[in-house]
Amino acid sequence: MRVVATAGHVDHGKSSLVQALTGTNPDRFEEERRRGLTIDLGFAHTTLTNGEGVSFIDVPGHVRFLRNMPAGVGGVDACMFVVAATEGWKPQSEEHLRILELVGLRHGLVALTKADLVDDEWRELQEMDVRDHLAGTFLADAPIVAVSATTGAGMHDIRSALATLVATTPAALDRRRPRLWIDRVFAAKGSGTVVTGTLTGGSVAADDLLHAGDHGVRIRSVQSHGARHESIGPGNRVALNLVGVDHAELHRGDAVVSAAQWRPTNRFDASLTVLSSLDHVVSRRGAFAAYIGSGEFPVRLRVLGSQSLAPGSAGLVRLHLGTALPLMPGDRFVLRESGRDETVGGGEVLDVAPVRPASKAQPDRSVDRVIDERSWLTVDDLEALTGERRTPTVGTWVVSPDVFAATQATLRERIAAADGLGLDLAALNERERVTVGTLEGVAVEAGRARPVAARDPLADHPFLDALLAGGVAPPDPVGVDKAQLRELVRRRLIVECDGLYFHPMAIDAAAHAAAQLLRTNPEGFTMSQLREAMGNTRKHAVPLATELDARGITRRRADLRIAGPKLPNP
Ligand SMILES: Nc1nc2c(ncn2[C@@H]2O[C@H](COP(=O)(O)OP(=O)(O)OP(=O)(O)O)[C@@H](O)[C@H]2O)c(=O)[nH]1
Ligand SMILES: [Mg+2]
Repeated sequence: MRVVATAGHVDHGKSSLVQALTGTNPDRFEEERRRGLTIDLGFAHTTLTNGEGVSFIDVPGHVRFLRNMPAGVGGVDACMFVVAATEGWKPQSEEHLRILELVGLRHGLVALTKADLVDDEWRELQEMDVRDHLAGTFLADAPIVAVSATTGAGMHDIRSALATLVATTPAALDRRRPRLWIDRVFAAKGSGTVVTGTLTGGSVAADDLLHAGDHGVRIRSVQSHGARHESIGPGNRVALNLVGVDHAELHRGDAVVSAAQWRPTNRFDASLTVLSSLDHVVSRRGAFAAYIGSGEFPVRLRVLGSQSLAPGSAGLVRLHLGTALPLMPGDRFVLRESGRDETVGGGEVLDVAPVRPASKAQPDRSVDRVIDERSWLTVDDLEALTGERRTPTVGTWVVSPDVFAATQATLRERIAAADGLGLDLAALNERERVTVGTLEGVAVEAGRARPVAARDPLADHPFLDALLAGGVAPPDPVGVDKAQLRELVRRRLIVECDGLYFHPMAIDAAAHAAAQLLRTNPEGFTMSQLREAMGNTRKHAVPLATELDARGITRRRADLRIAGPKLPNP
């Protein structure tokens, strides 16, 4: 299924052509039919001879309803650009073409309508004139098909041109991040709120929990052109029946997205190309509206790096929105000046959550820039901000390479400077802790990191194993060589307290027991309480308590031990 928008001057036969192609009159409202004038977007669909479905979004051509036009062309794949052979190129032919370019459309065909009302010579003249106006635009090489909705002449040609267009227009991307810009909201009898729009970015399915505007909703059912679907992919016209929101609470321009995947933003940096037809510069002065997705949003504008942008030039801007929108880099927008009611230009969203102040911002589409400006961010946040999912640098983090190298270097220094016990991981923050695991030549054992190179042959001494097994009640060093014993202590592989020897893990265990006791006895604990908690005797409990005091883990006050400055969390 492809979505094709019409475009072109008022009365040039857009709606008539859509009706001739689909059998559906896209002018939905009584007033439109009575006046023979499209006011709001219209919708119709057909199946081409090659079996491919095409949805049309029919836009109004009258300049007074121009603001409804950008809402119709956001998110579509291709356009059917209409010029009446009778009148030829007109002002909204020009303005619509500019807007199609600004929203980034790259594919389309041209229908030279009302061919029945002109002779061949005139038609050929108009065709050449249209070709001249298209030069240098994305429609420069598009087919121009003469057609009459009234007599049916050329209808076969336009159908086959559509089939070619559809076949050569790339399918909508599936990034597994669905977004539906709402273009219609209504209350369906008996089934609550229904919204319609062109689905992009990913699939949606019944029972999905999403956000519509800022309301949490559940999809009750999914339809496309009257047929029910369990789920539906990007590039389709979709109607969603929503539970959890009243139809009066939603409007055209609201988006339906998964809240976990998007970070709606009030402020974004973008490129801006100013139309060369403008007769004044663009600066922060003026009342602007940005057309984004299917909506029109008042914006404040600040030109980055200079005061103003001249007609025909391109630059960078920061836009401030009144409401937060789920945007991503690459989204296109059209900028209009509300006061003068003129199209100023348009551009591409570059940064949906700028970090730097406007005076220093240099936005571009680079994902690496986003990472550098934030140093550390989770893969989920990165995807929400840029649409790109990266392999994490470490843990769930994507880290700027410089910052990561610096973090590693600092940790290496701290580990090298730590005593023989190694660097206590409990003293590190989460980012540092995951980074320790990436350091070559560093071993993490029992919650401590130390250089592998520091592992000396004595580390395999059997007495160490015996001490470890003994815990807080270790065996005496019977039969252990006195010199080796001194060396084990000197290298801090074992700890001597009051003539007894302990494995470093036993000190940790004693510290842990003390921390536990102080949680229930904040005023302090006695030696016998400690002994009971550790399950050993005075022989070992007393020297361990002395060692805890010496390390500042506990402090002695009369017969009690109270918390010291280095007490670990229990
Ligand atoms: N003779 C003839 N008349 C046509 C043809 N196409 C459209 N018309 C007439 O032209 C008038 C305008 O047609 P629409 O289809 O409403 O034009 P439109 O471009 O949709 O107009 P807006 O939506 O208001 O911009 C109507 O009276 C149509 O009957 C055609 O191929 N031949
Ligand atoms: Mg119309």
